[in-house]
Amino acid sequence: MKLELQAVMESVRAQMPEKRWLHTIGVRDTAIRLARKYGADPVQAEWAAVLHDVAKYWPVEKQRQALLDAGDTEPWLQYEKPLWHAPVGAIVAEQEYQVADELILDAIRYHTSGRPQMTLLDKIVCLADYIEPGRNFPGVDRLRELADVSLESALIAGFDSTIVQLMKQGARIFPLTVLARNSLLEELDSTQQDTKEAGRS
Ligand code: DGI
Ligand code: FE
Ligand code: FE
Repeated sequence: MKLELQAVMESVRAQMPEKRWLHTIGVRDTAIRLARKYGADPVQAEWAAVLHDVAKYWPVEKQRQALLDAGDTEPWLQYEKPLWHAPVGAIVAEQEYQVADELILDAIRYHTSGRPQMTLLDKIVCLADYIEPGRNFPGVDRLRELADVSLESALIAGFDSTIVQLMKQGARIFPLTVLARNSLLEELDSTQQDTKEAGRS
């Protein structure tokens, strides 16, 4: 039988410190708001948001094992551990919480890294994770303003800030993040091209 969201929320909450739960609620509220604004399904947004960080506090060895068991083809394990909780969250959502909707599972799986051709739901969950009310990093208010105008522009600015941060630390950049950013830039370019052409005719 499909689990009720309320039961899932209680179970997720029990697996994390209160601070992370408050973050999760912030992501949920923000994702629902963005879904309404941009025409995605608020119910899918809510499920993805509630589960997005479910594996964040799992011991890394358990995360590694879950990825190995699932046979995920992305090279997560060759990159830094803070990335792993995202695909592990998708595995947990499917296996422990009976989420079968691939849109929801993908939005969880790619919420940290992004990916090329992100779905509307991917974009909403990833951006909500950056701008939920509890977040406080340099530039977050600009991201919040951009989020009211363009999901793509806001996400590009979000990935820019992550990439700059990683570069300052001398850390590696996960390839999907670079591909996600390129793909969003291409989407913006083609929208601008369409607008120009519409203006000419
Ligand atoms: O789980 P949250 O804290 O809510 O946020 P998140 O899922 O965006 O995870 C952020 C962490 O992931 C942060 O420690 C930076 C790290 N990260 C994100 N993209 C990359 C990355 N680390 C590496 N090495 N490469 C990336 O491309
Ligand atoms: Fe996360
Ligand atoms: Fe998060």
